[in-house]
Formats: sequence, structure tokens, C-alpha cells
Amino acid sequence: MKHSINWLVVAFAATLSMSVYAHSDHGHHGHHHHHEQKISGDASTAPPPDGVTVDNCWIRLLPNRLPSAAYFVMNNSGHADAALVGAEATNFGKVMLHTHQTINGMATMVHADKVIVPVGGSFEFAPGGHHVMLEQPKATLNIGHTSPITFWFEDSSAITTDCEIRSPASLN
Ligand SMILES: [Cu+2]
Repeated sequence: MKHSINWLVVAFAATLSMSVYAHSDHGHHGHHHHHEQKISGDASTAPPPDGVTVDNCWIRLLPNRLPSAAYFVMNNSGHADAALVGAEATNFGKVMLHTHQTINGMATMVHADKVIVPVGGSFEFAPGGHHVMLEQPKATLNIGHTSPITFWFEDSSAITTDCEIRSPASLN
């Protein structure tokens, strides 16, 4: 009996990881080295988003090529809601908008397809919630230095912000 119970656990875990994977892969374009998000165009020529600023951006840098995460507050003083659909970073090979979700009682990270920054309001990416997941570092990053992140919006506008690199123990 113990054997069959173990199989149940394995099957359950497999189902979970598949559903998480399916969710996180939504909108992805396969495993190109490009970004798995609805990013289009060249950030250096893209227009800036109307009235959107990114404030207090920082990166919690983890050692040993573990995924790092970026946090910030996005403010929208423009004329319409802003729809953030992706991010990219020159110093990381893989960048994704993530949030935390509890699926069948298990806290997990899932890809966030779109984040609305309401007009006249703001949206905070913070530890425990939304974050920009930064994987596959391409350079040696040093605490106290900055690293740029480009944020892409649904209307193909983009904004690039320097984010301060902080230690793994940082909470804000
Ligand atoms: Cu994540």
C-alpha cells in the first residue's frame, strides 16, 4: 500500500507542476533566448509610457546564479491605465513578471501576463508579491551598484530604470 500512496503523491505533484508550468508558460514563445513576454521593438527607440514613472527600483541579488528579483513602485500620472506586459534587463538572460499564487494550498510563483497600473494610482512590486524575476546573470553584479531594467507596456511604449543592487537579506 505504501507504494501506491507514493505514486499518488507523485501524480499529484506532477499535476501541480504541470498546471503551474502551463500557467507560467502562457503567452510565451517557446524557449528562444528572447523574452517570454509580449515585448516588441527596440527599447532605445520605443516611446515612453504616458505619465508612468518607476520609483525606488532595487534588486535583491542572490548568490550562485540563483534567481534574483526586482522590486519597485510604478506610478501612473498619465491619462489612461497603463498595462505592463513585460520586462527585460541587459544583465540577465531571462526576465519575467512574476507574482505569487497559492495553488492547492501550495505557495508558488506564476507568470503575470499583464499588470495594470491604474491612472492616477500606482502599483507596487514588493517582496512576497509581484516581482521581476531575473535569471541567467550575464555579468558579475556588485551590491551597491545599479543595473538597468526596461519595462514594456501593451501600447509598445517602454521605460528603462536603473535599479540598485542590494544584498540577499534586504527586505526593502
Ligand atoms: Cu519569481
